[in-house]
Amino acid sequence: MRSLWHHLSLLTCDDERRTFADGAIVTEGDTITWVGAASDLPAGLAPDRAIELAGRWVTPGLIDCHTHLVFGGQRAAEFARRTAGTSYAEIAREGGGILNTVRATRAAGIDELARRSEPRLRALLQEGVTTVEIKSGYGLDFESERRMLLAARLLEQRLPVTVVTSLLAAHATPPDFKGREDDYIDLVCRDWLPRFARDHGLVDMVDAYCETIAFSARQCDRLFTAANEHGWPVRLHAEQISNIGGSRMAARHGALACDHLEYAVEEDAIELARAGTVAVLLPVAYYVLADPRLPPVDLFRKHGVPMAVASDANPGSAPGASLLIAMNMARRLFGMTSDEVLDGVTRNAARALGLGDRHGQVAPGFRADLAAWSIESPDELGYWIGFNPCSMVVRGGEIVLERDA
Ligand code: DI6
Ligand code: FE
Repeated sequence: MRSLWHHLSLLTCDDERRTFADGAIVTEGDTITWVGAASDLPAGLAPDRAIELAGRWVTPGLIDCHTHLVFGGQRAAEFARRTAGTSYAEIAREGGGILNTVRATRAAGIDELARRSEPRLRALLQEGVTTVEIKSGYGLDFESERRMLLAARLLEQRLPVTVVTSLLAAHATPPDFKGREDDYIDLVCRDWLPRFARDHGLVDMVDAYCETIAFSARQCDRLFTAANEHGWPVRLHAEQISNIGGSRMAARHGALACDHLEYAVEEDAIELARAGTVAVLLPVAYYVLADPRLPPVDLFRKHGVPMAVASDANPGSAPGASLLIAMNMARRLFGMTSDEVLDGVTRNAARALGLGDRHGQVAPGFRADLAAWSIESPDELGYWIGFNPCSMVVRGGEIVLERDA
């Protein structure tokens, strides 16, 4: 089916960052075939249908490239302790934090995990998100990690969103491996990875948490070597609360993304730029943890590290599920420009997921994933807080959501 989308203002997020005040888009099935000014539309186009957008702004469907959306329970009591002064790291060392969510997640079946996570994913969809990354990491045993990933795949069947999965088995040390982190990493490398490799399509990439309170750069290095042997791309949570060399190690592996990076230094930025690794910035976690240190956005700019912005939706450091709020915080707290943030939730976010040649741009050959907004200027994206101006979501050339805005 050939569709003409017209009477719209267009922000393409393409390589030339083109905008069109009176733009038009042509799609064939799930793919964009033509983009430009309405006055330049090819003659004799003969679309099967024409969709009139009443002057709304259209952007690529947004991409939330870092979430822990599937989990059991909640951690409101820990939030209360943290606001009263106890640190995230202290609670983690006591066996709370991530391990708290592990207990609730292990107790839930696939259906329950999907059912509890679905409203969070729907909240993102309503904000124009058409692609979302979802990590495991609250199971920490083979079957529980697998249940989380199966729940993520189930969500993809229930809602019109593309889900990219990351195996985050190296998120925390499971209680029965306390003090034997190397043995746990060995188990994941030697036993779990080959088993997940046989589970075709369940795992899209491999992630790890490289921190003083989690795994060392050496341990993550071993995991990445094993992941690469199975052909999985890798990405890393690094330099969030300390710098232990994670991002440089990840860059050596050609990681798609390094995430958080508050404690990254210039040498890290240079290595990330050289490897083409995307710096994924997570301002909601920075805000909730009241981090004392800002990620070095200036250094990423200086060395040309592509930047993305994500929600980090998780029950500990980023409760909730709003990419629009993350965008606002990236501008207000990190000083990112409106253009940087828009690239960060479209083209650069796609790149962080290894989807940069098909997702995140309104350009010929790209997937027809679009969001339409009742706004006067794209500057309003990442400006409103707690108000959502998204009024239509298009996925693969089909309208999947319409709402008043
Ligand atoms: N960094 C984060 O921000 C999340 N995981 C991670 O490695 C937080 C996970 C949690 O606290 O539950
Ligand atoms: Fe995270």
